Amino acid sequence: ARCRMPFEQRAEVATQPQARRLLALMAEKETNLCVAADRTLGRDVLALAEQVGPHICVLKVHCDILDDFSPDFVSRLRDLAKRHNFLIMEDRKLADIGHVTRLQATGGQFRIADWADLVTAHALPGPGLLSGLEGAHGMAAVLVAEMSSEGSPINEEYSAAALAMAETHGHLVAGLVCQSDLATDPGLLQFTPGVSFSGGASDGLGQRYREPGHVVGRGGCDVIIVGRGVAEASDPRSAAESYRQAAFRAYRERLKT
Ligand code: BMP
Repeated sequence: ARCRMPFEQRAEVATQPQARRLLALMAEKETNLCVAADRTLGRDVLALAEQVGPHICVLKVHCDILDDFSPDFVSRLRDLAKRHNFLIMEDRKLADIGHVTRLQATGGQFRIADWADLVTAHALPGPGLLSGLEGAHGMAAVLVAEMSSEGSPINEEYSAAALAMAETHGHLVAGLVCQSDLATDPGLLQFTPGVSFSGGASDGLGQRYREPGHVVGRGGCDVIIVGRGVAEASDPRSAAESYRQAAFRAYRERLKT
């Protein structure tokens, strides 16, 4: 049922504010593409965001891989997010006790909660981690329930526990990072990485790829996460447009099933 409900309808039933915002944006902008801007210089991330901005619903960053992270970088990124209407997800994969999670989310040199709309976290520490994010400037968590990488020790029981944690903390959790169709709540978004037009390929470091149409059509994925498929394309703008079209077409097809 969740898979056959249009994003605009899901935006209305979702209770988490960032999930509502994102679902509405996806319906309006007609995109369920998240680009992972895994570049190591701020200006290169900003250049990519400028190119792909019109085609994406979320830009995902790893602030700790930047050689030159600065408050100026985040203020420019926020300007681009506003201009092109996308959300910013910091893929920090928080995984500590609530107390340390709070310090990591609100302090340090990155001050993630000051600029990110969404932050990823592992379910591993349990719900205390989410309590640590309570009051973090409205930033929502996205829980990693499954990983795309080869040999991950995550099993079905762990994924079910991560889902349960998301469901019982609906006011703080906007969705899951997953590979299969776990959620039944239409208000939860499923983000799927390991997506490339060269499905079946690997990157020599454990990453496994599947095609956009496959993950959205049969995997229950709402938002595809594409990194190198866009960032390392000779023309990132048109690569983003191709991924957007493939993923959105698969979403529209799925509504009819
Ligand atoms: P790429 O498309 O270049 O393989 O990048 C995938 C992105 O998704 C990376 O930013 C990585 O951190 C993230 N990711 C992943 O690949 N697998 C997961 O299970 C979870 C992730 O966050």
